[in-house]
Amino acid sequence: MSDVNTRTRKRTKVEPKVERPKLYKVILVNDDYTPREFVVAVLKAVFRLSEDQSYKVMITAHRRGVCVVAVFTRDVAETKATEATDFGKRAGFPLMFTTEPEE
Ligand code: TYC
Repeated sequence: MSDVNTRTRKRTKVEPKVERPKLYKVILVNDDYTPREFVVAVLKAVFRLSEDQSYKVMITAHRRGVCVVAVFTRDVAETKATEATDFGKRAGFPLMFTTEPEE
């Protein structure tokens, strides 16, 4: 009878509180220098998008300025955005990925 539940007279019902983690968008930003094929290759490698999906995301950012790549928990979004931006940096391109919390 050492368990707290068996010793306590009144017991308030315990509701398990599980909150959905806030999600973050990874956003691809257009620039004038990074080659289209390079952007597509990075999207495929880092975000595991197909050739088709990668092309659509790249061309949307190219035409509109930005495009949402995918949505993740905060850590994953930041890690992937940094990794993808570093790919460009190492190749000498100003390719940029940012993150932003979902509403
Ligand atoms: N605008 C680049 C070009 O014409 C291609 C590009 C697309 C670069 C999307 C970045 O996020 C980007 N070579």
